[in-house]
Amino acid sequence: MRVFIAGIDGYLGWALAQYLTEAGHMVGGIDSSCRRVCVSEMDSHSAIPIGNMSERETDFYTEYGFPIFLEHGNIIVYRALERALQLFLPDVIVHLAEMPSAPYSMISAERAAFTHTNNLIGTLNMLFIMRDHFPNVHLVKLGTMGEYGTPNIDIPEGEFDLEYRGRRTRAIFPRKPGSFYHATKVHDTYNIEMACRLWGLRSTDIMQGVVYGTRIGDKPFAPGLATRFDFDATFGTAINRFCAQAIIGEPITPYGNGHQKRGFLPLRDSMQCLRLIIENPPAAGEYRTVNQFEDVYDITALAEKVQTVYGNCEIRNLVNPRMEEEDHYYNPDHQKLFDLGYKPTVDMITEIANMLDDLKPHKDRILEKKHVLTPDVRWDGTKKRMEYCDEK
Ligand code: USQ
Repeated sequence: MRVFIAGIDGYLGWALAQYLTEAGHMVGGIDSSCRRVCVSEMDSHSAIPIGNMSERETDFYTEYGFPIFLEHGNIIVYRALERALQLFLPDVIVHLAEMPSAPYSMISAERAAFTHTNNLIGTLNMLFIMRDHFPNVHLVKLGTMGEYGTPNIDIPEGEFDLEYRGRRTRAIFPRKPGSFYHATKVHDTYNIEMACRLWGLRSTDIMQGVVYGTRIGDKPFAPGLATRFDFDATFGTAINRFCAQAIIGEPITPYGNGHQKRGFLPLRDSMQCLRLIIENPPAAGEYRTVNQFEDVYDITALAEKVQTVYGNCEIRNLVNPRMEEEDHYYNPDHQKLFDLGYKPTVDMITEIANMLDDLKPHKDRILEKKHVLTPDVRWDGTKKRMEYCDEK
């Protein structure tokens, strides 16, 4: 298939470009460098060094022996996206081109507005261009498990049967996002569902959990082709940050009491799931939701896994900069991907060991940016570095 990846230069995008190429698909994409710009705005960088987009293009050619279609452009500019899609002529569009950080969206009104503008307009442009030029193409859109929040009941995969005053209907399960970033994904959900209903488009909206890891197979990426790895408090995510902290001898930091629960999956499984979704499209007019994660974990249990694998490191809880439940029920369904053939590939301990191996050579790059490990974006609007719980 011809797979167009919007957001091809990001953590998932660049990994997916290679995973799908190796699976025999023809891949191309567009990226505005949003992630690179936002991470450097936070005074951070990828722990694993990565080339710029043209270096990536060259290294891709060296590895695979044919060029990759890489467009530097912003999908919030309608003509830029339309032009790239018309040049590439995709069978499938994977839309990853959104600002992905909850803390970034909570910094200020300006950053929240940027997150909304970037995420919502990009998706709207995508939907209108598909309506007018590519009505049969399958849109694979990255949402988030964070759309649902942590309700005190089971979470279905997207829709559920609702009964009210004796009448029944099928409805989108209530959303309760916890940041302005997560809220953009909720708005996208309604826009995409409506576009499928009104215009007959087909889409898979992926409610993905937290992804961790440095690999898409058993071995590290080929030279020059590694995907980025963020560890700072704004763009780094839980297990990735814990590994980076362990490597430089900093305490691993569950927030608050550390008993928040989330769905997690390794990068290579995220790739496997995306491939299964791409190769098994929904029918015309169908809006399909999948919950994409391997299993649910407690944050402290994850910190302990990193501690077990690394050995000599401390776990020290930080005061939670976020407003989120720390003791809660959490039981989301995640059957649809297993029905499509998803087989979790590695156990978490093996994957954490791989990550630590891949990160160790770059210890100096993490040390250089040690100051960005501690969060200072608080959900209450104050901006002060968080203290450890035992210092309070
Ligand atoms: N957490 C810690 N310590 C840390 C970092 C995070 O305890 O050092 C906790 C957070 O408080 C939160 C949980 O770990 O309860 C997950 O936080 P995260 O930063 O790993 O992930 P999150 O902000 O939820 O966002 C990430 C991605 C986002 C994606 C989402 C999936 O950045 O793009 O949508 O994971 S989910 O979490 O399922 O909504």
